[in-house]
Amino acid sequence: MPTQRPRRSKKRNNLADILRNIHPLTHPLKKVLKKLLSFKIHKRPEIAFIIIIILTILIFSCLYSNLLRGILSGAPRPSEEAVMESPSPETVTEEETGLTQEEETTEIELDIEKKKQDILQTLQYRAANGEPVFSLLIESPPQIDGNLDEWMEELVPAILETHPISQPTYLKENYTNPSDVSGTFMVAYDEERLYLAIRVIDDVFSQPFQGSDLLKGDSIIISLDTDLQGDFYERANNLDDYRVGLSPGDFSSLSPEAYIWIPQETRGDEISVASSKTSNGYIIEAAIPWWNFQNFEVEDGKAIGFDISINDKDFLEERELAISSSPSLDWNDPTSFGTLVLLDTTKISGD
Ligand SMILES: [Ca+2]
Ligand SMILES: [Ca+2]
Ligand SMILES: [Ca+2]
Ligand SMILES: [Ca+2]
Repeated sequence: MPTQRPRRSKKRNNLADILRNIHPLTHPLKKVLKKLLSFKIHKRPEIAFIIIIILTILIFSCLYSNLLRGILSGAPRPSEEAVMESPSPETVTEEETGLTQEEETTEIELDIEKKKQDILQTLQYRAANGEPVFSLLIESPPQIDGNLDEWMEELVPAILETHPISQPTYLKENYTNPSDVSGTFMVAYDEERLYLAIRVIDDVFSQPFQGSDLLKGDSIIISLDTDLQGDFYERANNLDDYRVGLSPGDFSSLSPEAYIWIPQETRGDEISVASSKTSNGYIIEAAIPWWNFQNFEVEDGKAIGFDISINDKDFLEERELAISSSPSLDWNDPTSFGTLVLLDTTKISGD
């Protein structure tokens, strides 16, 4: 036993030296440490554990109160400095533009609307043939499969509008009401193709025809004057005018197909067509390559003569009537077509 005493007293002396050198501000800590040293810790480990916890809390409290003083005195914490140096993108957007997300969306819509109006002022078009329809440039093409989900969500650079097909134009005396036949369409484009999504409401589906006869059954006819400004007053179809038929098929043995009558009769094999049956009619989705139209160049702000008509056959042997997007459509007169304008919403003036 006597051999242990000098070692213990030496240890205590060293600790006492350390305590003497501790800053006077930490005086209360000295007391705690002294108590600790006089206490037989090795016999009460649980007490030692509690003391260590208390000390840890005290040390962190000191550190935190220093941070708090710093904050109150206006000095930024290191993390705050980092945030100030590299603000988040949202902060930049809002700080730079002074606009919220919603306000920015409205701003974009207003810009698009202004661009539409600016384009219309430079164009010749016939307002009497219906409001011009804008076809928006899309980044990725829709899948031509008869399902229009992507038109509602993924295609949008801006919201794609839905336009009515509702004007009885051919054998209109047979027209009764919108549940007999009516429809809506959406249209979009890219450098390669014109894309169409058409929803038809039709009480009785009947399409036993194909090829050049497809227009005698339930089907769609697209009319285009691809050089509207060039022959604005030309009342007869010529080489820049097109009549394209789209058949949904019959949902059993006949497949969806396209056929071209004007300017030259030919099967529309380069046109992609898909259809699906709905509870009250059918859907047609189609992609028409621009290269079908001779000398046609895709251009932001370009206007073409345009109509979509729906042929309806219910109980008679052939189509009973047609309704159109243009109010007074005559397929043989391009000056009766409505107007379609190509619009690139990524190019807004002022950008
Ligand atoms: Ca689709
Ligand atoms: Ca019908
Ligand atoms: Ca023409
Ligand atoms: Ca029908």
